[in-house]
Amino acid sequence: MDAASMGSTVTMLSRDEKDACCGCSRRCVCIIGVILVLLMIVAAAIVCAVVLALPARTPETRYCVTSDNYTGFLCDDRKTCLLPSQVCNSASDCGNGEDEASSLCSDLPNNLPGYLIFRCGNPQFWIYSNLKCNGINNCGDCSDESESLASCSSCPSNWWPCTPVLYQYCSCIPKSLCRNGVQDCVSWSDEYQCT
Ligand SMILES: [Ca+2]
Ligand SMILES: [Ca+2]
Ligand SMILES: [Ca+2]
Repeated sequence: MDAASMGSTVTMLSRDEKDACCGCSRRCVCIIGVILVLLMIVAAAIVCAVVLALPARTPETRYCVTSDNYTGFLCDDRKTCLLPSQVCNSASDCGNGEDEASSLCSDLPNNLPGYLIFRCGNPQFWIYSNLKCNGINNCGDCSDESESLASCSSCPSNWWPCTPVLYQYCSCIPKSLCRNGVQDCVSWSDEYQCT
């Protein structure tokens, strides 16, 4: 082999090596890229699994106000505000059932936040706070409808003020009982004056 052909061989080998090297680099880049994408997918899946597996964080306070303007119980989702009477009523109303947790309901009403309950005139009895000033005699002694204990200022809307005949009311009757042919007020005002 003369020097010229030797040089040609060296040049050809160098070109082959260069091609081989470039081909390998492209493959390497492709493989590394695929591995990176796979790693990112796995990492994203792990993050999603961890986030979904984490229990919802308990709100620092359960105090909230319902759409009807009652003081209520805030669920773990920090959006749902339950009426007090929906707590410990044996129905799961929060997404995780935290309104029925034994830590709240095992010793009623002592483990309930004070803003969810109303102590009646007889302290042995209690009602949920959304039941005071609703016109109905929930305590049995009308203390939940009184101005002195429950700070009830007037009859609920669509109620008629009078001394009711029926024990279930206190100082008002539902206007649906007006002029129905039945005496519901001691004074008969439900049949002769109610408008
Ligand atoms: Ca409930
Ligand atoms: Ca009541
Ligand atoms: Ca009547």
